[in-house]
Amino acid sequence: MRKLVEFNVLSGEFQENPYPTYAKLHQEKEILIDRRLNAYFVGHYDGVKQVLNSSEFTTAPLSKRAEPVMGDRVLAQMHGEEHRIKRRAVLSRLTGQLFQERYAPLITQTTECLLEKYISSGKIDLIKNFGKDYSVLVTLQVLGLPTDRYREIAVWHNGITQFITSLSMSEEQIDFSLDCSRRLIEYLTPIVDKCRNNPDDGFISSLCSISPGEQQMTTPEVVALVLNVLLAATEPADKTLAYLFMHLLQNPDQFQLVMQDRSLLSSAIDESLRITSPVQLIPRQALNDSNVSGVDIPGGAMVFCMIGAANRDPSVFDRPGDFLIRRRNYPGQPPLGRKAHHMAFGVGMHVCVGAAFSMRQIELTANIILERLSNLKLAPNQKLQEEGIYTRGLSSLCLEFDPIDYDFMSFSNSVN
Ligand code: 2IO
Repeated sequence: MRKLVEFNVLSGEFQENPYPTYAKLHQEKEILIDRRLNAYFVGHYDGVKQVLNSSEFTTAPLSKRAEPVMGDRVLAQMHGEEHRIKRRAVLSRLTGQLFQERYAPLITQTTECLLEKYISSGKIDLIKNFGKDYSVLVTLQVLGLPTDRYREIAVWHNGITQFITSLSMSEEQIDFSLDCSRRLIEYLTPIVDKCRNNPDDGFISSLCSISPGEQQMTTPEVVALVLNVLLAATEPADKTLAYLFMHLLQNPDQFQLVMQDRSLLSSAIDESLRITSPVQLIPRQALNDSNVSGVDIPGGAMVFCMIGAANRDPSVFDRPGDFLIRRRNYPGQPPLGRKAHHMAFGVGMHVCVGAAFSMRQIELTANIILERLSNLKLAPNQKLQEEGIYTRGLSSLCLEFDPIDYDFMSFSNSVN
């Protein structure tokens, strides 16, 4: 049995640091309600799992949160045959084989190219100097889109994401987001048309070729699907990467484990996703009057699944605030907690379609960073700040490492 407790999701205190609120809701067995928004906030693992696995809680909020800026419905709004076919079409472009053959070289090249400028300085801000460009550039290349206008696209992406993830917006902000959406849709539309009329072997052409209904999708439908992938792949990527390095560098013993056995890197990414989930909230709407862990929820109410809280539920994960990459597998020791996976990618029928792909992407990039930047450390005296309550990430992460002198390298190469 849980009790319902008043909550202000927009309070500065919560925005600054949501983790004490999460700890309290676990300890006191609470479900939160923000009456200003008529929204319930469920943060315990079993409650979130129940909501996301139940057809009693729909993705209807996305028709207001996402559709106005996406131009049409996203995958999470679909069900049945249409959902199955479109989801499969996206998934078929994100396979391990395509990753190895096509995307890995692009990701490697992008990562190395972005690092290059900083190699000789011994310093890099993993968000501001690297992650922001990295996340957009990789996504554009995976989608087979040109990269020449990536800076504008990054701005449009931000405007659109603001709309989807804000819990309160001014008129000006709304106008800005809608403007970003118009521009990005205008940019993508002729590209989608071209892929339909002159198909190549890329992502967009393959989306154009499927027939989820009787016939192929309309251009706005494809554009919305492309936007869906563009946003979902870009927004969490730099956040995930920076959090991973933050945790590794703050926990030298765990860092050492990874350096000794690189196959542990994917467990480190999972642990980082658990402890600092880049998507902290998933919105749903109660279809009928229902009940979650003893709390009545009226039909029509908004229900936010607090992913970031559920992933720190002490009834599932022992020592939930500790970054322990072998928590489910310490040789000779019982696992730390129930045999349960984190829910950073969601669960249920709308579980992230890019989960496996993004794990590979982050693993590849993190491996290159670990190879290229030796003696990696957090820059001293930086106050680590996080922003966002829907998607959340570090505003900056300054790293230091041993600089490499390029003149010396080219000299030694020319001698050989
Ligand atoms: C794009 C918050 C970027 C998704 C969204 C309208 C649908 C869906 C998510 C994640 C991350 C985004 N929702 N991915 O929470 O595709």
